This record gives sequence, structure tokens and C-alpha cells, in this order.
Amino acid sequence: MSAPLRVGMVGYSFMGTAHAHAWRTAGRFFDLPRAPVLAAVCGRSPDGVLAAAARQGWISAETDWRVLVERDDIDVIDICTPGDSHAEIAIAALAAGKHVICEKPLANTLDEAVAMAVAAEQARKSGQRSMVAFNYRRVPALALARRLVEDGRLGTIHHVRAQYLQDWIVDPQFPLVWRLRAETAGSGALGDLGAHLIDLAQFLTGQRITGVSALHHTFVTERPLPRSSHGLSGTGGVERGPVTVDDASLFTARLDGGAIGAFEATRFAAGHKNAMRIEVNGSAGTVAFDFESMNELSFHDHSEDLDSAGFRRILVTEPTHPYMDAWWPPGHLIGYEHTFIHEVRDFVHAIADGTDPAPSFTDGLQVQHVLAAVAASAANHSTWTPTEGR
Ligand code: SOE
Repeated sequence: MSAPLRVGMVGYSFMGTAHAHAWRTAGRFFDLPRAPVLAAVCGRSPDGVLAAAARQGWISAETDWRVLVERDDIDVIDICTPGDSHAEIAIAALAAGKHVICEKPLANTLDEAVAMAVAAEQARKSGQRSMVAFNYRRVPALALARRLVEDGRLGTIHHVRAQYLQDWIVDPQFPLVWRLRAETAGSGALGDLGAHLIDLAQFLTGQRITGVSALHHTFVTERPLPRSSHGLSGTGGVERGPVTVDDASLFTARLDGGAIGAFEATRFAAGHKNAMRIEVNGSAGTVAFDFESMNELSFHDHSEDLDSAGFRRILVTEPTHPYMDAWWPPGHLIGYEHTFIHEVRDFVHAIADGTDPAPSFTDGLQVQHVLAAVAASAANHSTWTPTEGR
């Protein structure tokens, strides 16, 4: 390996833990052109950030991200904070000459996303790279699905059908954590879960969403203010506050290659923990995936003899499958954390090779346009048609 790649990460909670693990592990399994060094982690609480540094293995800690981005011993800024601070941190980091990787969705508003994409494009001229952390592209089974589509194994794409089902806020006493407040998260199930579906639908089909029609709903409109929270858990106090985001986001879409799509993102699907499912139907076949069986891809080849045609399960653990040559012998499974390791692998290569990582901030902005269109459609009831004779 050549020069080390010194990383400074802002935020150390759920996503920060996943990213820190990825930075530590990627070079131990993949041959990387530069060796990641966990140089500094940043968070507002002095005790919290010191504890995270010790647990996750960071060399130093900062409590002010402005100090972190100005440090000249840092090459990459990794943003793992809620969406309300993405734009400010990313733009400052790019101005300070850093490469930037940012959690999804790119921003809370379209204006912020535009400013980030402009800053990234400007910095790109000086060799700086930026990437949005849509980690599910790096699930080997989904990278394989993309390869099958690219190789023409699905023919002309007709449908994309995508669902992201969780249930962590079904209990009305679950507290009003930052993901349930528009000022910190931008939107609810839409930006948190729907953004993954939008990115994946476009990644898998190679088509862009051009228009949407949406329905949003908030089932629980008021919740206890949080006493404590971490990741997707928390406890509430006595005082209550309003939920200002969508609990569920449903929409249909048209794509520019002629496909149509149906999307459902919800945190109210009792029993479903992280069921991110996506299916693509084409004239020559279908691929179907469910994250809760993330090492598998279902594939149907429509040209096969009718007597024996049908879905078959591909166990995506062969060394010929995307990313899998770095891992275990066939049949030895991988997990959620590997998607972040693959993301780091690809980002380090892009930085070292001077290529554009995908998805770039420009790609993230395009997803943000779709998110904005979904939110606008959900807020606009002009095409809503009540049923006669209820
Ligand atoms: C919470 O809904 C969450 O952690 C998302 O924010 C992540 O992007 C997704 O991978 C899992 O669920």
C-alpha cells in the first residue's frame, strides 16, 4: 500500500459505528491502494466522543467539526450525522481540500443538496472525490442483479417493485427521536428508507425516475420527548411533542427507459425489522431480493422451458460474485456490516485511482429531486379521487 488515507469522522452513533468498523476492516480483506487510518472522530459530547474513540479505535477526538475539517493531518471527512448538518459540514470539508463521504440522503432540502453538488463538482477539479453512502448498492446480491440487467439477462425492463419495511416505531410510546422530526431528518420513512429504494431502483434498472404520484401518512402524530436514545431505540419522558414527518410513504413512478415502479417505505410494518425488498421484471426474466436473506438472489429466466422454468435461488457467495473473492469459502455468509466495508473499498479506489465514485453527490442530488417530487405529490391532493358509494 502507498500513502495512508487519514480519515476524520463526524458522528459516532449507529451509522458512525458501521463506518468506523468499515474503515478498520476494509484493508484487512481487500488489497487497497491506500491504507485507511482512523485519525479522528468528532462529536459534541466530550465524554461521548472519547468513549467512542476508545471503543471504535480512533487515534484522536474532537468536539467541533470545524476544527476537524481544518486539520491538515486529515484527508477524508466521513459525515455520519443527521441530515440537518450534512450540507454545512460537507461544503466546509470540500473547501478545506478534503475528500468527502456523506450518509444518505444527501441533504434535508433540495437547496442544500444543490449547494453540496456544486461544491463537490468544483472540488472534483482539484482531484477531490465525494460519495453518498447508499450502502445497499454494495450488497453482493444486488451488485450481481445489476450485472444480470447490464448483461441483458432481463431483456426490456417493465417493472420495478420496491418495499422497505420496518416496525421500530409502531408503539405510540416510542419517543420523538431525531428521525421523527422534520427539522433534523428532513422527512421520515421517505428520506430514511425510500431514498435507498429510489437509489437502488435506478441503480438496478439503469433508468431514472421522471415522475411520481405519492401518498404519505403519519399514524402517530404526537410522542413523548426522548429521555435517551441510541440508534433505533430510546425511552420517552412525560412531555410530548408533535411528529413532523411521514411514518409511511407510498408512491408510483415512471422511469425514463419505459419502466414503471411501485414503492412502499414504512416504519409501521409490524414484524418486519429491516425487510428491504426489490424486484425487477423484464421481458426475459426477473430478479428479486430481500435484505433479510441478503446472501441470496432469486432469478427467473423466462426463456427456459416451461416445464422446468421458475425462480431459482442463487447463493451469492462464489468468488466470481461481486466483492466475494475477499471473503470466505462459498456458502460462508456475510452481513450488514460488509456493505459498508465494500463502500469504503470502492471509495478508497476512486480516491487513489482518480475515478468518480458512484453514487456521487450529483447522483445524490438526483435522488433528492425524486424525494422532493414525492413529498410535493403527497402534499398535493389535487389528483386524489374519493371513492363513490363508500
Ligand atoms: C433506520 O431506519 C436505518 O438505520 C436507516 O437509516 C439505514 O439507512 C438503513 O440501512 C437501516 O435503517
